[in-house]
Amino acid sequence: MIIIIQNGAQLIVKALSNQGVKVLWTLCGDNDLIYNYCHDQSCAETGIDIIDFRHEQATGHAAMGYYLATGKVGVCSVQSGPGITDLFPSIPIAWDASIPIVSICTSTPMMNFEKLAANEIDVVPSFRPVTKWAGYCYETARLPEYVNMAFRIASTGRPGPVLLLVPFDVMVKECDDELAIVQQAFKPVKKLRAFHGPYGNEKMVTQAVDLLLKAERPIIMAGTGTNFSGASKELVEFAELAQIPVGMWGYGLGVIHPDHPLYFGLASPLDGPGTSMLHKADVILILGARITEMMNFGYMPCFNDDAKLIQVDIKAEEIGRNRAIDVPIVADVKGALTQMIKIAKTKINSLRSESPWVKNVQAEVKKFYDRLEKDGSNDKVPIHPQRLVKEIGDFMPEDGFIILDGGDTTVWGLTGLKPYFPKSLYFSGSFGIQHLGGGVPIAIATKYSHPEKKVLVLTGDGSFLFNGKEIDTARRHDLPFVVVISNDRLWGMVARSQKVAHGRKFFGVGSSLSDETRYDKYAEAFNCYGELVVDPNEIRPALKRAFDSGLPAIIDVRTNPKINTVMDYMAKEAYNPKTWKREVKKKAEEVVEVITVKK
Ligand SMILES: Cc1ncc(C[n+]2csc(CCOP(=O)(O)OP(=O)(O)O)c2C)c(N)n1
Ligand SMILES: [Mg+2]
Repeated sequence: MIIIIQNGAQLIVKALSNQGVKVLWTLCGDNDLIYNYCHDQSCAETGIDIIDFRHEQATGHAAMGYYLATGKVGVCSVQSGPGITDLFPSIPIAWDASIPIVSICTSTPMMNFEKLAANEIDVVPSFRPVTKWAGYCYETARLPEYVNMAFRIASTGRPGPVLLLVPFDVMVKECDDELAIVQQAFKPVKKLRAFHGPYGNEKMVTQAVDLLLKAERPIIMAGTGTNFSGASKELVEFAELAQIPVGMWGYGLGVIHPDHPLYFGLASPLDGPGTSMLHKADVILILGARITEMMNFGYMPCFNDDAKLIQVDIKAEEIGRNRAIDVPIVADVKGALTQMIKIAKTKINSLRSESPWVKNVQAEVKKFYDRLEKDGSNDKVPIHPQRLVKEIGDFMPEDGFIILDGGDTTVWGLTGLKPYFPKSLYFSGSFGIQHLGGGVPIAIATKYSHPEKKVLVLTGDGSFLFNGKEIDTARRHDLPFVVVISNDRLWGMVARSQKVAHGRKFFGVGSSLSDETRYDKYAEAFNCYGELVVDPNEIRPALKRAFDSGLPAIIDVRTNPKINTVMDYMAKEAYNPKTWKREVKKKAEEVVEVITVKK
């Protein structure tokens, strides 16, 4: 009998390959032993690409971006101690956004634990609150089993990040891979974890359908779970059957085409049809979205206090958080929608016609896009941010990808850009934790996954420099995309909120950036393409030149620092002690009033 001896790193790569991993988002250190086997056919038959970054934080963002772009678990790897503490900033966003990522990192050798060994930092306690699992594998022969466990935990139920630490001695130790414990871990991946979520309770689903069909002003809020469960087709089918407008939330963007007559845009009171219509709905079907502060914890001006709520979520604990739910359904969104379609078909005898409510929604959607068109045609210098957004929207093809990053820049992009398909428009956060700086690494993973498509990052100037240096990574790995910086020379959302909340003289205190900074020249320093744009009519030609350059490119667009978004007005409320009292209705009226003033 041939006994093959393999070290821990080989077993890790073999297990990753068995899980279907094709790329490692990484920065080197004592994890480099893993790299050696990524192209070794005995470990990874088709090979695993190594995309190496300039800061560990970016590896986590890229792993997130890879999931968004492909639906496959992203894998990052960084070295022990400081490598992992540098990785940390990206992990809570994946946690908040329910994005499965597996981080396989090294640690001090076990035999040196607690001896002040080089790079010894006990990272597990700080990762535990923001991961589904974080811990060590102490035994070389069990590494494949632990890799499988990491994928199983990250990708099933409500997805999220996992941190697997491999002590250096466990990684270099050799073991006989004919051992049963090793062999058992290499079953086909379909047998190692579940790929389908559960259906909902039949009684609850029937109740939900009855409620929705009887409603006068129903709305569907299609959240992250709708997108991640791949339920776009079922969603549209059910919405058409029952004639219910569909609003989107979080990473639910793109689950319904913007030209569809039931398209509602963002299901948020931020701006758009949501501002005037969402709180008028009498029955709301929440699909895979958590009820967060961004929804005003489930009350006005998001949902009417008298509205009936149906919540579908894969995680039972989520249902009923912050607001009582009339019909709770624990299920995978795709599964629940499949059931709803079946039940609705038994109850609807003839095609339902468009209700006055649907017509009302359509009129509001049109009104909103007419307003955007008007703001977007503004010719003034400095450039109106809405003009920039409109130029991007008009330039990008429907099959392109846009990633948003920044404060007000993200708000402009979310309200003004149309998502044409699931995961075509996403951002560095999920309506929960809005972490600045993920844009460029997410774009790297997107371009890697869709090399033939146009990828664009629209970012604030402040946010860009968190990870802007990763254009070096994009250049080295020949992954060209265009970064458009809305350069208002400010940490704008903060600066403008300071003015709205506290008065003109506080505008930009501690939140100003330099007029002299030239991001186009920064691009050139990395051997990439750069342009400065001050004239709105130059945006479109600059975009064309940037994409045609075939290089990672930065367009530094000088935008007007004085234009507020609704978020700047809402920030005022955060300082208003009244809002901390339990006067939900009163607060709602104030917020609605602020939005009216803005218009
Ligand atoms: C990592 C991180 N640091 C700080 C903040 C707080 N913050 C929210 S918006 C914002 C300003 C962003 O400025 P910029 O990227 O230039 O976008 P703009 O608002 O100017 O469009 C800041 C600092 C945050 N959300 N995330
Ligand atoms: Mg800015």
